[in-house]
Amino acid sequence: MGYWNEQIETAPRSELEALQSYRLSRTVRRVYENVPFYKELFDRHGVSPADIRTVQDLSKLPFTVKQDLRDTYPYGLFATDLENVVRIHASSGTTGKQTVVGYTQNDIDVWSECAARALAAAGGKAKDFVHVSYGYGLFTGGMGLHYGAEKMKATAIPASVGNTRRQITIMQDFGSSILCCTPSYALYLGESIEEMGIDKSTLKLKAGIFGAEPWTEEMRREIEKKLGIKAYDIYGLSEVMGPGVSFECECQNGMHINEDHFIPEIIDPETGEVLPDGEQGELVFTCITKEALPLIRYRTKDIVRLSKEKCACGRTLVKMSKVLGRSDDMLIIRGVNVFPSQVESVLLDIQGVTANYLLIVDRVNNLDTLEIQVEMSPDMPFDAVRMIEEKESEIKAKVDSLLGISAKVRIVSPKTIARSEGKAKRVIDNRNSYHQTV
Ligand code: DLL
Repeated sequence: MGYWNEQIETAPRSELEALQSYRLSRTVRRVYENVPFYKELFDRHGVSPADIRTVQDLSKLPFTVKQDLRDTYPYGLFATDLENVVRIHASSGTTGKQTVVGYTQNDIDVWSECAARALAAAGGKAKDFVHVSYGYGLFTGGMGLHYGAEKMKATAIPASVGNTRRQITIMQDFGSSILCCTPSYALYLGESIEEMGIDKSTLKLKAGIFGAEPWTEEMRREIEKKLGIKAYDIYGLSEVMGPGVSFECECQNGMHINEDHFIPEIIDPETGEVLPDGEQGELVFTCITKEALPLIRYRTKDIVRLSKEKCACGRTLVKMSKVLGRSDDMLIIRGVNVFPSQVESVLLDIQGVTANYLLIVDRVNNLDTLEIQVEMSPDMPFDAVRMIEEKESEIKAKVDSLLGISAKVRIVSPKTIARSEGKAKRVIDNRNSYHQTV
């Protein structure tokens, strides 16, 4: 199906690598000269920009991690004057502090192009109505797909999240033809359409672009059946750009990485050693065109496999598998990234409860749910039902406002949560195959 940028998407590997090498060496020099963090980091590892001439030199460079963004919060890794930054987004961090990412106008243009490639690969054309039900705001999902739709001169419908009935009415009345949201919400929309007694064939929907959380092939089939569409995966992370770092083509068996902008590597998450093509490991990205925040060898913590095998769609861009798991404890609940330690820091701030807690994640009617169980302090009057209810509401409100996620909170009696002899077990994830497997 449609390429957005045929020349790049089908470029011979040698040409692509030459372009990557040129862009890589230029970026490495720029960050070394403009960002004290990188100068210090490269000096410490005994590597200089002159050592980086081709993509083969990439492994000489040190890695960067999310903690580096936190340590230099908010703008310490930006490689350009703040005057040139036209947009910022943010994503969650383990301490409750967000990590901030920035974009110059050129970065936004590149991002829009990457999102347009994803839309085109899903059959998107200028005549389409692109219904964007990812969140608009600091999260990159909404605006990322929105700008991609406008770039291809399609009509963007910024429906954003929530109010499912209204979303469905918008689909009916405005003629939405491509739906963009998390896969779990897509399924929920499908069920709601059935419940409302709407015949799906009266809708104009033909395709969906779903990502921001892991999903399975079974889920794809269910979404396709319920909504009567083709469902495509899209991957990205805010630190690297947002949605559109990679996207699925009509073959629906892996996501093509926009390699002219991001060089992927797979490493052993324990040793940091680069693994050969086809092996499963942690995905690492180097941004080679970003101006505001060009991260070098950024460890995503996502476990995937890469394949350079020829794709039947004609694209030569390397393909990554679905995300097979994470190498850290990050949970993705309704598309929101949640670290158990974030919940813990909320609980530690609340009088009357202890730090013994358990997060129970589940999927009910295809929507993720989070229940937080926390033990009350032994000195809290056990029969003070009203007081307990008030505390539960207080915790719920704090979690809601800090993490942007609605949780059920249950305060339980002291010593009822099982203690572990080793690492505390903080999470029970009942979403079976959908949950983090690593
Ligand atoms: O989730 C960007 C995005 C928005 C991607 C909309 C796709 C669609 P963050 O909030 O920074 O950015 O979260 C990034 O989400 O490291 C993965 O663990 C996970 N993730 C993103 N896309 C997928 C996907 C956005 N298609 C983190 N499948 C990443 C599985 C995904 N996991």
